[in-house]
Order: sequence, then structure tokens, then C-alpha cells
Amino acid sequence: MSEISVIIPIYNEEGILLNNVSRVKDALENLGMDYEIILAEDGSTDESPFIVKRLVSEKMRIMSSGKKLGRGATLNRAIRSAKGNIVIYMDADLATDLKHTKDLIKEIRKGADICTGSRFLPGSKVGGRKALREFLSRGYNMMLRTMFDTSVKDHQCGFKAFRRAAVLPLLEEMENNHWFWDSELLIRARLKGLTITEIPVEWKDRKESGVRLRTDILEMGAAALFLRFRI
Ligand SMILES: Nc1nc2c(ncn2[C@@H]2O[C@H](COP(=O)(O)OP(=O)(O)OP(=O)(O)O)[C@@H](O)[C@H]2O)c(=O)[nH]1
Ligand SMILES: [Mg+2]
Repeated sequence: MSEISVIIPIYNEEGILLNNVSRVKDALENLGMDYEIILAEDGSTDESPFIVKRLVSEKMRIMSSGKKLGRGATLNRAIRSAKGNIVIYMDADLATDLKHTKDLIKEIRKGADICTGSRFLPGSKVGGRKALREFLSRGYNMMLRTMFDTSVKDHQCGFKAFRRAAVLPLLEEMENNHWFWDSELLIRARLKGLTITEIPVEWKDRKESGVRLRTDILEMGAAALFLRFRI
């Protein structure tokens, strides 16, 4: 039984995979804990599926599917199959500085059920983010706090830790398979009275951001409204 499972969701990341996965491995080795890494790749149309196959090792395994599942659905699946009591997920672009991995673990050990990296706390450092995206993201988070009383500053940071036993029951209820999954999980966790904490992080966006701002924000706004009337 590993202590920690680290999930990296992967879709068309051939350019950064080898380098970033080995950085994650080194960071976990330095933590000196018993860990496993789960490379959750699905639907990629580039070399990613072949690269992850080459990365399999004693502490690294893959969960892949030829069909694109969406980040949310792939995290649902990977958390269920994780061996660690503490499960961490981090985006493959390592936008959040890896040095915060130990802070996430500390929060769960201190009693949190979910701890998320946050770009909107005093002490957070954000680089390379376009002003419009920053503005829309702040607005989106304020909207969720108002609609669902989550008091979470940053719902969507791709750097989170979970007490696996605490979030497993929530996974049964989850409806969104893609970007909104993070917000939905925090909203449902709040409703169930789980303990959610946030840590300020250093976050740097990748140069060629693939975010389709308008569609993604509209999609997530609609998902929030839809959820509001369902729970
Ligand atoms: N398995 C899987 N991973 C996905 C899917 N879509 C995105 N991802 C991964 O989810 C993570 C976040 O995606 P990003 O493209 O970084 O999204 P973002 O941070 O909002 O946008 P960027 O500004 O482009 O970084 C990355 O590790 C992607 O490879 C998917 O359908 N399946
Ligand atoms: Mg990213």
C-alpha cells in the first residue's frame, strides 16, 4: 500500500512528458515517501500514448484509453484505482511549482479531506497569465462562492490533494467529465461537510495556452447553473 498516489492527467502532451514526469519522480524521491505515479492518458492523437508506455516502471503505471475521456472522468477513474491513502493530482504542464507538493501532503495529514493549490491567496505568485483570463477566472470563482457558499478562492487550480477515503463516496455522484469536475467536487465536498483547505502557490502558465477562453468559461458557467438547480 503506497502512502501517496500522484495522478498526472495526459492529453496530447508529447512535448513535455518525458521531462516533466521525471521532474515529478525526482520530487517524490526527495520526499522519501512510498509513492506511485499514475499516468492517466486518454484520447491523445500525438506520441503521448507511446511515451507513457516507455515510462512504466515499478513505481509508475499507466491508465490509458483510446477514447478521450475528459480530465474529470480520467481523474474519477484514477482516484478509484489509486493505492495511496493520499491522492494528489497535478496537470502535466507543472504550472504549479512542485515544491508545494509537501505542503499539500502536510494539509491532508493535519486533517483536511481536500487541499487545493490557490492562485488567489495572499502569498500566491502567478506568472504568464493573460489579464482577460485572470479577470474571468476571478469572476468565475466569485460566482461559485456566491452560488454555492464554498468560500474557496480558487476552484480550478490543477494541483490538488485528497484523502482518498473521504472523496471516494463523492465520485459516485459526480456528473461532469471535464473542466468543471474540480469545481463540482469542491461544491459536493462542501455540501457533505468535508474539510477543504487552500495553500498559496507559485503558478506559471504555459506559453501556448490551449484554453478556449470563451467556450470553456461559458461551458463552466452553464455547468455551474445546471448544478445549482440539481443539488
Ligand atoms: N487524460 C486526459 N487528460 C486531459 C484531458 N484534457 C486535458 N487533460 C490534461 O489536463 C491537464 C490540464 O490541461 P491544460 O491544457 O493544461 O489546461 P489549462 O491549464 O486550463 O490550460 P493551459 O493554459 O493550456 O495550460 C493537462 O495535464 C492535460 O494534458 C483529457 O481529456 N483526458
Ligand atoms: Mg495548464
